[in-house]
Amino acid sequence: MAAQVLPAEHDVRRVIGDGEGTADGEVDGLDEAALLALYRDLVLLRTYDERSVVYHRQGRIGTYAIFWGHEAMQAGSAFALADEDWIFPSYRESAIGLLRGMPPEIVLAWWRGHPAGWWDPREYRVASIAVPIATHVPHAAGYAWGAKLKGESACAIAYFGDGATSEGAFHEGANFAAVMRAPVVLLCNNNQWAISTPLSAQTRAETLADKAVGYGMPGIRVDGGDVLAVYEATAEALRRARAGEGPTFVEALTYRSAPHATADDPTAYWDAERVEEERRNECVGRYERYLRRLGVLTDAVAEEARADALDRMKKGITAAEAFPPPDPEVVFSHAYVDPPPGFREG
Ligand SMILES: Cc1ncc(C[n+]2csc(CCOP(=O)(O)OP(=O)(O)O)c2C)c(N)n1
Ligand SMILES: [Mg+2]
Repeated sequence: MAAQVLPAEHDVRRVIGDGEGTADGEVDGLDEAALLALYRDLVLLRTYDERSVVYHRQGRIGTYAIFWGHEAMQAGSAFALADEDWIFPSYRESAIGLLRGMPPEIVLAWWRGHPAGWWDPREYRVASIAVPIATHVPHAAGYAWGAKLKGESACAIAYFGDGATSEGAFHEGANFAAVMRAPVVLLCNNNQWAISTPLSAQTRAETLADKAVGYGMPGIRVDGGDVLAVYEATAEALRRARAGEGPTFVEALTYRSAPHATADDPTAYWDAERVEEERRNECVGRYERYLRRLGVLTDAVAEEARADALDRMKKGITAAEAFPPPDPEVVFSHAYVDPPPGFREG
């Protein structure tokens, strides 16, 4: 029997109001402690990102993929996961392991090209960071299908961008997940750009969520700057997945308001006015104002969260720089069973 699938939603879900004409909503199941824990996650990611740009400029890490403005998509969705669920990040979510207790030095080591940055995925239920676009979507689908076959309740979430939806690996992963009813959430960060390629050059579909219909899975659209809306959409997708109803495609909308990475100059292509608007309405401040309207967040708690995140980063970069220089041999030992003879010379 064919799956019963509703057409993808074109309405963009929001929970957080603007403090003026648009009223705040609320989300089931999040008490004050949870709301504040989510705030700390956002602050940790924001601090990680801002410090990483500084460390890059100081020559302490290599090229870095900035995720400023993407924190709500990452923290909101990760907050909905159970501990047993597996995360499959792209380079844009490089620091998402921090939300699972991974020390910052591990991720900083990754950006330094140091082998200490390759953690054991089983330790944090976080797969290695995927740099090739969309290749981890089939991994996430396969993991989720495997968990289902073993009778486990674990789900997977794969993070990827708007550009990734044009890749063959995205198609294969999404189709496979739907056919196998794999318990996976496909979370698309639609930041409107694939480096300098705009969304309009990526697809003729009216929305990316529309693609879900073709795979026979629901598609949800959500404001990617609204951490509570992202949380709620992901929680709903996970409920479906755990109930045996298969994958969900979540399109989280934003507009990238930082360079693609430290090696990019976006002033050559982006819409400067739109960027200003996005920055004024950026996700951490938006949530902070929401919590203050609720009377949940005090200055003292906000300052403490920032100081704690900063302290973790300072210790993290010191620890990352203290890893002993790697043995050059590892480059070859992990690539070849029998190194070509030329590699032995010199
Ligand atoms: C298979 C593959 N092709 C090309 C690239 C080069 N590349 C790096 S980032 C990027 C843009 C990806 O854009 P999107 O999927 O929207 O993700 P975003 O960076 O915006 O989060 C491209 C094409 C790559 N890493 N992998
Ligand atoms: Mg993009």
